[in-house]
Amino acid sequence: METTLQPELQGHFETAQARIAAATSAEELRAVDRDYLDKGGVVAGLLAAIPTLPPEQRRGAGQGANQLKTAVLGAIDVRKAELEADAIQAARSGKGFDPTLPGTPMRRGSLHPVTRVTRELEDIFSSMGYGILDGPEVEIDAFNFERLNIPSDHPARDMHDTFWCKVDGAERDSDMGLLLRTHTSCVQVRAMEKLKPPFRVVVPGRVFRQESVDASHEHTFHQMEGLVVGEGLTVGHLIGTMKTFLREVFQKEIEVRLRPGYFPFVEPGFELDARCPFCETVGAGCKVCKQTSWVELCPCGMVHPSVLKLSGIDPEKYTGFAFGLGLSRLVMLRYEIDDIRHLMGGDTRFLSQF
Ligand code: FA5
Repeated sequence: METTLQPELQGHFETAQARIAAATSAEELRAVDRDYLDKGGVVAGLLAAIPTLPPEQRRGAGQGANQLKTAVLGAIDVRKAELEADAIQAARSGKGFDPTLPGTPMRRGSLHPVTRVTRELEDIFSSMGYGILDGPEVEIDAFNFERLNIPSDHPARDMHDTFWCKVDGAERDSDMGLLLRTHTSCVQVRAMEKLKPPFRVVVPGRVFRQESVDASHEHTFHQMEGLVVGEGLTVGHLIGTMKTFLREVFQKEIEVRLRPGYFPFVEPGFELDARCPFCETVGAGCKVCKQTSWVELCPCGMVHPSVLKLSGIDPEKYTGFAFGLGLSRLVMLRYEIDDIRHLMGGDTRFLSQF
């Protein structure tokens, strides 16, 4: 251990340090503590001698004694921690057990940032009168595609590079129509099957795509679907809802823009983008928005009449709007995470920050 001790105290410290390094028990360390730091110990002796020194030496002598005290205490603490770690190691490997030593410290867990934001959004949407729905991650082709106006020959299928499930007896994986859902929109169909209009629901969940992974694309990520069906709903209701929930999430106005977007199950369809908060801090070269200053956040639109009809809802009477929030991207914005791969990477150094 390095010290800045006055030269005349170095000898005391070296002697103490040799005893400390050789100590193999807490009792031996306590003995060093007693000999150096207790009443009648070396440090107390140095302090007691101060009044006998010439006045100009007293201050320095007091500082020296305190430095020696700190150095000996520090060395004792370090050795104590080493002995405790050795004992824990020995106990784990079954060699000996010292009941006087502290137990293995428990590490406190915390909620995953995706769980945190999901719960927060659920609270926001619940307060707006939405129900929370769930759906299976292994889905049938009919719900993931067909009933959303995406038949098997539709080019929109290329937008979702699908993980098909292997089913015994099928020639190709896709033949049995079982897949890992590529979006939460499939739960729109389940909702329309299950609920009678008017209704409003959100569906948080994990989705899967065969993506080339980069800072903003994962193969496994989270979305939150929203679906509202009722009489007289318009694009105005959709935009109002989007603005309200973003304000609630960020506790301030977030600049957004709507672009036309194509999704076979909505008409008209939009892409809602949020202003990238990273560019301000990162400057040029921002990886999240790829220097566009906008983050693609939430495609949305009015439910296509054919989709309502396929689920037995009269499109003459009812209209609806839907949105597919990129939940993982929202988590990144919320916690200023610059790489989506941290979210599912399972690195506890990252997760323990939340
Ligand atoms: C859809 O998945 C549509 N189901 C969304 C929708 C719902 C449209 C309702 C209209 C009405 P898209 O493929 O664009 O659309 O994905 C939606 C959002 O998920 C994207 O805006 C983006 O934020 C996020 N996302 C898409 N791919 C990835 C990925 N590989 N990694 C992380 N997030 C992704």
